[in-house]
This record gives sequence, C-alpha cells and structure tokens, in this order.
Amino acid sequence: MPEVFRFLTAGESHGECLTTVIDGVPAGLALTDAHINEDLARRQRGYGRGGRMKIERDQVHISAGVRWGLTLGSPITLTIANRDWENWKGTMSPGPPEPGAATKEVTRPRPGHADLAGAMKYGHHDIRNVLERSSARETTARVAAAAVAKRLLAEFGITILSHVVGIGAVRVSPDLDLTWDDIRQRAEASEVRCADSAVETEMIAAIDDAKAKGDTLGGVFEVVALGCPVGLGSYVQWDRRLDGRIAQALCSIQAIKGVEFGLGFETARRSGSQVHDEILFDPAGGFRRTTNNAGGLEGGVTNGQPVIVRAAMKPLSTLRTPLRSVDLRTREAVEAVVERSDVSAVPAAGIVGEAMMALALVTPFLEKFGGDSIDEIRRNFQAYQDALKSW
Ligand code: EPS
Repeated sequence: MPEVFRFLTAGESHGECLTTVIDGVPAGLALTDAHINEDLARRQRGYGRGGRMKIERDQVHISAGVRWGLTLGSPITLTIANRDWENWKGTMSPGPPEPGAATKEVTRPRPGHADLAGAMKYGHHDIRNVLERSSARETTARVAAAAVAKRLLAEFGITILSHVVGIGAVRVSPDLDLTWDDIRQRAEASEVRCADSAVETEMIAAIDDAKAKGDTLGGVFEVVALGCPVGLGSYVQWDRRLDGRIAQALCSIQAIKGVEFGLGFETARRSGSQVHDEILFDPAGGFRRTTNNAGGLEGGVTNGQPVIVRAAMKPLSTLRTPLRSVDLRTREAVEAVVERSDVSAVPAAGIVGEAMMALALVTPFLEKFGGDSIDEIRRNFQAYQDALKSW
C-alpha cells in the first residue's frame, strides 16, 4: 500500500530548479506561498553556511493542486528556482553541450561523500553526475513538501520545533530547564539555532576555528513534535512502528549518522526502574506521566507526550584542507576535490529534521483520521477525542 501522503523530489543542485509533487493532501487545507517560504528561508540560515546561500533566495512557485488559497485534494506541484542556474546553464544543460561550455568535471572523490560509491554504481566517470543530486540542496524540495504536511498537522494542534544541542565537541547541558516555547523562541533568534546563549558563543567559536583550519564540523539537533494525540503509529506490524518510521525519515537526511528517542542511548546504561515513565491517573486530567524518557513513543505508538528525537550529523565531507583520494581517470594518489560548500550545516539540518518529522507523522495521522477533506478529518479526529474521554 502506498503512503497516504506521498511525495517525490527532483532537481540537481546547480540545475534549473527543484521540484516536488505531493499526492494525498486532503481538500480544503488553507495553503499559500507564505506558509512554504517561511520554512525555506529558515533552512537557508545558520552560522557556518557557505557562499551559495548568499546567492539563493528560495521561493516556492505553486503550479498545481491549490486554488484560491485552498488545496483541491489533487496532487500539488511545488517548484523552487535555483538562482545559481544562471551561472551553470552550459555546464548543467539538458541538451548537448554548447561549444566552449565549462564541463566542471570532477574526478577526485571526497571521502565521506556519495562520490565514489555513486560513480561506481551508476557507471559515471564524471562525479558531477553524482554530487549534483546527492547534494543536500535537495532538502529544499523536502522542506517545501513538509511545509504542506506541517500546515495539515497544525490544523489539529500538532506543531514541530527544533534546536541545535551540539556542534563539534560543544554541547548544551541535558538539564537545560526551559519550556518548549522558550526553546523555540531562543532557537529562532540564535545564529546556530541554540537555545543556550553561552553555548551558542562557544559553538560559533568552534565553527570559526574549523573554518580557519579548512575543516568542517557536525553536531546534534533535537526535533520535538508537540500535540500528537495518543495512537499514531502501531505495534502490530514492523513498518507501522512510528519510531522506526521517524528514524528512517531522519536518517535519510544527507550526513545524518545516528538517531535517538527521548533518553536514547543513555537508556542502555540505566536499569529499568531508572528509565520507564511511571503511569499516574487523576479523574480531572486522566492518565499522565511525570517524566518522558521514552520520548513520546511506547511500542511504536505515540502516548500523548511530546515526541522527542535527536539526530547526529557528521562533519560535511567537502574539506578545504582535503583528505587523500584517488583520481578516477589516472588512478593516481591525489587530494579530494574542493567544491564550494558549508563549514557546518547543523542549524539548517535541524529545519530539515522538522520537515522529515512532519513527513513521518502525516501518513500515520491520515491513516488514523483520514478523509478526503479537512472537514471530514476534523469529524473523525473529534469523534476519537470524544471516545477517549469516556474510555
Ligand atoms: C546547499 C547544501 C550544500 C551546499 C550547497 C547548497 O550542498 P552539499 O550537500 O552539496 O555540500 O554546499 O551549495 C553548493 C552546492 C554551492 O555550490 O555552494 C543547500 O542546502 O542549499
């Protein structure tokens, strides 16, 4: 069975544009350019980004599926033009190369990138044919698709935030005692999307230091979904377990190497009594917990607590002080290619993390409450809430 809410992306990093076609969006959802452009702009920001983000002003063009500000229930097509395309028209032309066009051929694969495995797999001798699509520029289209998912989830009180908790060896304390609202606001105001201003200063210094050395830095971001009702996902089949789906979604982001939920890897070090969230009940408020070590998921099902996920991003593999590599044509030992890139893109990856969380939540949400229109979903959603009250 296909995903209820499904989408594909197309587009090369220096091609004409990035495109996504989204299927399964119910009718009657209010949707404008502004909803999507806000997240596109958030994805472009962040200390440590490279020259490309000074060129681009990512703006969506909606060409199908929306009329007079409301979704029609038909597929939605979104396009984001690459401004840099002007400088790459000849190199990235779909037609035969014009005489004199720069090929910008790449033959020195970067360790850590898709370059070598991708070239071998597809039989490319010019790594440009790999890196143009494996580039994280593609996440622009995902963020656009996810803005539609976020809009839908927001209609039902589900909101998603993210913040950076580590860059390189610099870490935010796990005891950060702030409300989710505070974290959201502080992250939005921070150049590295960090909620702790003292740690932010250290993170910026770490990025500056890596830049000075021609090196790059990874880090960790946290994504939190607030307002998820009890019962998204299921324990009955492996591919319906929501933690598995969210982990896959986050690991699909370029450069993500690890994902943990709630207390995460720390749970493995503790005994059961120090991990599990005790269940309390009071007649007015119903079931409740005083801790959320499970990160909002038990048995692959949302339990009504915030869904909390952290993802580890490796340092980007384009190094201005390159590592050793081998030239594909000559087989000689060389230094890996240096393409224009970022020193650290962890703040941007957090926004992409929000996007992938929304995309992972929206199909289970529609499986549970699905309908062809927002009004129909609202009736189903309300009936479930009412049933839970008297359960
Ligand atoms: C970009 C992400 C990074 C940037 C890219 C824009 O891509 P990659 O995963 O290929 O390192 O480097 O910028 C360029 C390709 C460039 O020419 O500057 C993004 O998120 O938009």
